[in-house]
Amino acid sequence: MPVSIGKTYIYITMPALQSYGWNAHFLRYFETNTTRHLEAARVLSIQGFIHLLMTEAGNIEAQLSGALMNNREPEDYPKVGDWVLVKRFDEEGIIIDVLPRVNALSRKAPGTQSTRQVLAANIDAAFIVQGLDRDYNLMRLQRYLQQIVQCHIQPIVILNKADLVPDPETYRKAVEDLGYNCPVVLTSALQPAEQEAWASQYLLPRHTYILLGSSGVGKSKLLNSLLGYRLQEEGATSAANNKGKHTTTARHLVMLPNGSMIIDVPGMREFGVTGESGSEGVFHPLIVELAPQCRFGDCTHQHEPGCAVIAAVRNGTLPGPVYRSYLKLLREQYHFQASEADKKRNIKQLTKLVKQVVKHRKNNKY
Ligand SMILES: Nc1nc2c(ncn2[C@@H]2O[C@H](COP(=O)(O)OP(=O)(O)OP(=O)(O)O)[C@@H](O)[C@H]2O)c(=O)[nH]1
Ligand SMILES: [Mg+2]
Ligand SMILES: [Zn+2]
Repeated sequence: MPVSIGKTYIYITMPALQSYGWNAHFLRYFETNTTRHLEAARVLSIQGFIHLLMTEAGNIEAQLSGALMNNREPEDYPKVGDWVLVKRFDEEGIIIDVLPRVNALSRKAPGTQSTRQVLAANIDAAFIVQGLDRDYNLMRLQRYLQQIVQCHIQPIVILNKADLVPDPETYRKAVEDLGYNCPVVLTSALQPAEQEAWASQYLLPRHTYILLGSSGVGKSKLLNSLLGYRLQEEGATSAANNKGKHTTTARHLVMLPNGSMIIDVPGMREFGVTGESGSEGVFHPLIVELAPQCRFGDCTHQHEPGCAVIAAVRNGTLPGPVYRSYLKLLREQYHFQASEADKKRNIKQLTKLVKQVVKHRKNNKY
């Protein structure tokens, strides 16, 4: 609870927030703001302008301050999982600032050339859920893996609907053979008892997880099964095509009985790579290991002589499908970054032009 000394609030302990993942990283930034009478809170869900927040004293609803909206790019607005500073008026609040993120899960926004969309923030691990019916797709899986790792988040693959195929283990083996060294869980959300095994291994108290995947793969069913009750609506998959039709419509962060938190996300048709800054191009454990042996330090492993990665594809140590998806993702990432750079250049030129017009108008007094 906050203790007031004069006009300064000192937060000795904040047990409720700590159970939501509050830690020294956020405290460090928060302490510089204690004189502003602001409270720390975590964003649990966003519906239009309304942000549902968890504060030390319970849930409140809050809106963004005008300054925050005007001075930030939309990708820096608070997202589910963010820690924010809020000015409280009884049961409502105004969000004044967003505390620096530990990480942010982003993707290329669907259908556009170069817009980055932040899906959620401060995530410990992301579950990539694929259904073993029609949804299973190794290229798409690798696109998720790349982007998640580049956002500095641990990926875990969940192959769901194991009850719908005759030999589910072959699917798990195919994923493991890609060599990404990430856990692969094979399950059926229809069997709640099965969820306990992987949940006790991967879901830790005070840690935040996110469920990603196409619509209808069973994300909400898995979450409800972990919760032991029906919180999220589950869709009816149409028998004709086994595809879901967007049952979950907003992102929500919920606390599980063991104290871990999961964000359920509406199904995504596209999950494009962006190549986050500070990340090392496209990633695969074997490529990372081989790269130092390439003749050129900046080898892109596409055509260069003396490339250890190309040699590994030739001698069969690096699977061909992994290399082909590497090339595909590298190009996708390059296109995103080139078009993002173009956009920035255009904005810069536009700003310069506007300034010139303003100056011209001032000089000519019209
Ligand atoms: N046979 C089978 N059906 C499943 C399994 N998991 C989920 N389903 C069914 O698949 C349908 C879609 O499940 P949801 O949990 O709503 O899927 P979702 O991923 O949350 O979908 P969106 O919210 O649209 O993104 C529901 O009818 C579930 O009952 C499973 O393991 N086996
Ligand atoms: Mg859902
Ligand atoms: Zn190379």
